[in-house]
Amino acid sequence: MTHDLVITGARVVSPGGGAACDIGITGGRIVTLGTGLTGVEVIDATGLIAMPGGIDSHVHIAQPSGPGVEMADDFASATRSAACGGNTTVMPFCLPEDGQSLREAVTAYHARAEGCCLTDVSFHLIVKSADPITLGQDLPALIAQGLTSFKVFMTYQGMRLNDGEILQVMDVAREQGALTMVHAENEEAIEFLRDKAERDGRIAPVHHARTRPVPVEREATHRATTLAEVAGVPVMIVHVSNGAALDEIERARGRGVRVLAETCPQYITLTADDLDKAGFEGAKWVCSPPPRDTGEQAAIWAGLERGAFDVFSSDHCPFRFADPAGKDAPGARASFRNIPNGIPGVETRLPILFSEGVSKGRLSLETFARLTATNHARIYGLEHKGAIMIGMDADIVLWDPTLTRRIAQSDLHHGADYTPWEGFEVTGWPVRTILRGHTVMENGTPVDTAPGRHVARIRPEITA
Ligand code: DUC
Ligand code: ZN
Ligand code: ZN
Repeated sequence: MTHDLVITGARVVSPGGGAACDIGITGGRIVTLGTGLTGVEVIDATGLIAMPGGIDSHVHIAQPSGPGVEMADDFASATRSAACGGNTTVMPFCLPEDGQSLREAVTAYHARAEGCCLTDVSFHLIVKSADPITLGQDLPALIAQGLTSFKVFMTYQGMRLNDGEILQVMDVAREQGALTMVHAENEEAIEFLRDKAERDGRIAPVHHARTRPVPVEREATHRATTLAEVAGVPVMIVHVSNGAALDEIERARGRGVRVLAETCPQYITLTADDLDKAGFEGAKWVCSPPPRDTGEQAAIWAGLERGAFDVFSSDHCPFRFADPAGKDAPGARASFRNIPNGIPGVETRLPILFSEGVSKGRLSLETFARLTATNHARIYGLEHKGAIMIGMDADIVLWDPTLTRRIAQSDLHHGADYTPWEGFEVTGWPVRTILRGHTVMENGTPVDTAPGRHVARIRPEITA
C-alpha cells in the first residue's frame, strides 16, 4: 500500500513504549506502523523523536476579560503559536458575556474560530451562573453536542459560584456524563487580604501573590474535592500550584473520590519573586494561582515524578504588557487588583517540560507523552487523538532532543508582547508539527494554511 505520507527514521513514542519504526498515514489517520513503508510524501526524521501532537487542554483565547481589556490572542494567533510549540489540539473555554446565554456564547466562539485555526480546537464551557436555563437546558444540550467538560470558579466576583451552586452544577455533570473542572481559591479570604493590603498601601504587582497565599488554594481544593464527594462525581482540579493543595487531592483520592489534577509550567519554573520586579514590571507574571517558591516547585516536581498529576497544561491566558487594554489596564498601577490575570504560554509549555523533565532525566518520554497529550485526550474524550496508534488522527510532533536554545519573545508567535520565560534555556525543541497529516509548522515557521477544525468529544471515560 502506498500511503499519503510516511515518516521514517524517528524514535516513535507510543503508549506501549518507544520503538524505531515508520509511520504510515493515509486520509489524515495513522494506518500503519512498521518498516519499509512507502508513501507519496516521505519525511526523513532520522535522529528525531516522534511524539503525539501536544494537546493543551487549558487555554484561554479571545475570552471576555472586563471592560476595556482584551486578550492578546485571537484564534489565528493562538493556534499559530500552539502549532509552533508542538501542539495539534487546544481546548479553550467558552465564557458567556454578561447577558449572553451559554449556548449563544458557544455559537459566538465557533464563529471566532471558524476557518482560521492552525490546530484543532475543542471547547470547554465556563459555567458562571446556576440559573434554570443554564442548568436545565443549555448545559444538557451542549454536553450532548460533545462539549463534555466545563469549568467553575470559586473565585472572581461575577464568575464564582457558591458551594450550593457548585453542587447543582456537579449534579448536572453527574446526570449528563460531563467532567467538572474547578478553579480552587477562596474568594472571601482573598478579598480580606486584598482589602487589607490596599488599606496599608501595598499595591504593587507582588501583592497579587501575597494576597493569594497557599492556604487560600489549599482550603478551596479541600472544599472542591469534598463537594465532588458529596455530589458523587469526578472532578479535575486545574492549575495546582503547591504541595498542600496536592496533599488535599491525594487525601481525597485515598477516600475513593475520583480527583484528577493539572499543573502548569509556571508552577515548576517561576516564583512570586518574579512579580517583585521594580515598578510595574512584575505585572508580566500576574496569574492565578500565583507562582510560589522553590519549595513548592519541588513539591510539584515530586508530584509529577510519582504520577500524582494527570495533565500538564499551559493555562495560556495572554495579555499585552505595554497596553492599556492589557496588563496596563486602567487602575492597574494604582492596585494589583486591577491587573488582568494570566500569562502567555501555549508555545513554551512543551519545550519547558521536555527540557526540565525529559532532558534532565526526571521524566521518561512515555510519561511526557501522557502528561502532554495522551491523558488530555483520554480524560476529556478526544476519541481519535493523543497517541501514535493505528486508527488515530495523524497528529504528530517531531522533536530534536539535542537542540538547545533560549526562549525569546522575538521567536514566538503569540499575540502577547512578552514571554514570562525570556532567556530561559531549554534543551529539546519541536521542529515539525503535523495535524491530521498536514504539516502546520516546520523549523519554527508556521505553514500558511488553516486546516484546524472543531472536534466534538465523547463522554469522558472517568464519568462512566
Ligand atoms: N484562571 C485560569 O484558569 N486562567 C487564567 C486566570 C485564572 O484565574
Ligand atoms: Zn483558573
Ligand atoms: Zn485558565
